[in-house]
Formats: sequence, structure tokens, C-alpha cells
Amino acid sequence: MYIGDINKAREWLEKAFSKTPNHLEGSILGSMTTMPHELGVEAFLRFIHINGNDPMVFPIVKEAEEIIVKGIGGLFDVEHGMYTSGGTESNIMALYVGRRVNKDKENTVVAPSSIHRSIDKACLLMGCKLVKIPVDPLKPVDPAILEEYIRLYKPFAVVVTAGTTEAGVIDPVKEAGELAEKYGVYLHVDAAYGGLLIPFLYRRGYITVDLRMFPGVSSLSVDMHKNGCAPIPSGLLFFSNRGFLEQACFDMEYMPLGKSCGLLGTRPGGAVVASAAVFMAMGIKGYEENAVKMMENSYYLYNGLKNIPELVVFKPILPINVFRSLRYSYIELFKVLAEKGVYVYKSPSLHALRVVVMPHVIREHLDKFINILKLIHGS
Ligand code: 0PR
Repeated sequence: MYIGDINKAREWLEKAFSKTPNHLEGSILGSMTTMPHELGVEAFLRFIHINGNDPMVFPIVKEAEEIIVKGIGGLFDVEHGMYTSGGTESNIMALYVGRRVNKDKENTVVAPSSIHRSIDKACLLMGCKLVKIPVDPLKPVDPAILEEYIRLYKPFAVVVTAGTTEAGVIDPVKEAGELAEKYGVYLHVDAAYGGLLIPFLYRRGYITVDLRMFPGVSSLSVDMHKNGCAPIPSGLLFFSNRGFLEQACFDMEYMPLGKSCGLLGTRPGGAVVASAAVFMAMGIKGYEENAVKMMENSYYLYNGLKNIPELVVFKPILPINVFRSLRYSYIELFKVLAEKGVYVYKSPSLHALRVVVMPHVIREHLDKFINILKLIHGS
């Protein structure tokens, strides 16, 4: 069947491309991905051949990493950080470093039940025990309860989330930092989704909590391929000090620099360059404007959905809209919407569906979506 025919391969690509949803059409409403900035696409393609694990042959990789680490790190008052392939790699590396620097503690991680599943994945890979604090998926973890768990389980690490996957909840990072200092625990803050929203929305008065590398925070992850408009894969993992960053590196004598940092080996260097290019093009101001636009659009959607009597609609904290239907189970509604070519995600902890208002989502998409839901519910 595979006979080495470039025309057949092209035909296959064309066909696949025409069937693949595109963010700009308004059908991708649930995913935390977006259409990358045009300069990101250009940069990625131009540097498609470079290995991000080889900063000696391709010094642009190091330069690009320094640009984004410095630029985005400035938002959180942190200077040490590394490029990763996204939130999952960042979470795995953070816990790996946490374990290395906290060897005398129990091989346990404590975290609210609202954490991203990549924390479960990290613990499975590392053979550590994950103790989840049951929380209301719409509320941050209570610091007093977090303290009780730390005292009881003596974990090597605690993970909290700044912008949960299923509802955009912001855990109390500052208070968790105080506890981490008090008990000598490694604290990782997963801000993969919220990192490029919270500082801006706080500054502009939409939310009352800020996000920074508060005292006691050991690491903080922020994804550029979510609200940073960079092509996939692109994440950042910041550390409170250089020593922690060094723990994320492995000796590899045959490599040009004798070491390799992060989980991946050979990796898309074009993605690092693209992220830096997008950051330079948009600037902090561009990210701030985006955050405000997304939040306003999310309120717009909230108001539209509230008008449908058969929906239960939760007020967005960050630009994530969560709702459930009184007529259909969330799984049924998920399927009905997919049949109509609208892709939302599930918020299983709330038996609800989730729309993430990403930078590509415009009001026209939201109006269309509201109308589809009205039709489905006969209103
Ligand atoms: N942390 C948080 C808070 C997240 O929401 C996500 C992704 C990650 C970490 C992992 O990031 P990467 O996908 O870049 O590794 N959440 C995405 C979403 O909810 C994507 C996702 C969804 C990833 C489900 C895995 C998954 O099982 O759309």
C-alpha cells in the first residue's frame, strides 16, 4: 500500500486538512489551545530543523529561552527557569526536582483534588504516593486544611493550581507558600493555564488574588501554548533558585554541553524560537490585552447562557465557562454538541461541560454556540 508516492501522500494531507477543525471557524471551544500567532508559525517553520537539545550547535535556542524566561519570569519576580514542552513536562520535572531536594521526607505529594491529571501521571512515573485533599471543584483549597494534611502526611511536595483545568479556580498560592516555608516542603504551583491571565486580571481589577513567586514557592509552571499564543509545544518552568534549576538537568557526557535539562531528548528547537518571537511581537501589553478580551468574552458567554432556563451556569473566575443541562446529562450533551460540530470539554468533577474562552474565540462564535444550545433545549 505504501509505495513511495508523493502525490498520494499530498492527496492524503489535503483530505485530512479539509476535515480538520480550525480554531478560527469557532468549533473548537473546549480546548486550551489556540491558533498560534502568525510570527510563531513563521519562526517555527524557519527553524524546523533545529534540535532544542543542542544549544551549542544552535545557540539561538539558548538565546530564545533566555528571552522568554526573562520576559515572562519578570511577571512573577523570578529569574531562573527553563523551557519545556508544556504543562505535563513541567509538572513531572517539578516533582522530580522536589523529590531530589527533599529526600528525607515521605515519598508523598499532597494536593487538592482539583489538580491536573498530569500530577497523577508524574506520581505514577516516580512511584510516589499522591494524597488528594477533597475540595469543592469551584473553590480554592482551604489553607487550614492544607496545613492539616501537611502535618499528617509529611509530604516532600505540595502542588496547588493557579487556574484549575475544570473550573479556573485559583488556589491560595501565598498562603501555601507560607506553609511550605514553615514545614520545609517543596511547593509547586501549576499555572499552566492561569499564568498568563492572573497577573493581568488582578492588575485590571477582575480578580482579587495575584500570582507571583511568593516566598515558599519552589517552582511555577506557565504554558506559552495556552494563553501565550505560541505554537505547540511550549511551556515554561520557573524555579525559586538556580540550584533547583540545576537539579532538572541530567549528566550526558556525549552531549556538546555535557548535560541535558528537562524530560525530553531531541526536541523541537523551532518551538522555542517561535515562543520567543511571539513574546517579542506581542509583549506583555499584548498578553494583558488578550487576557482582558478573553475575560470580557467569557462574561458575555455567561450572560448568554444564563438566559437559557434549562441550563445551570457557573460564574467564570478565569475565562472558563462551566455549565450543565437540566435536560441532558453532561455526557449526552457533550455528544449532541460534537454531532453538531461543536467541540467542548467535560468538567467531570462538576458533572458539567466546559468552554475555554481562548484568544481565538470571538463573540460571533459565542453567539452561534448560545443559539445551538437554545435550539437543543427548545428555547
Ligand atoms: N496543568 C493544567 C492546570 C492544565 O490545565 C493542563 C492542560 C496541564 C497542566 C497540562 O498541560 P499540557 O497539555 O500542555 O501538557 N490542560 C489542557 C486542557 O484541559 C489539555 C489537557 C487536557 C491535557 C486533558 C491533558 C488532559 O488529560 O485543555
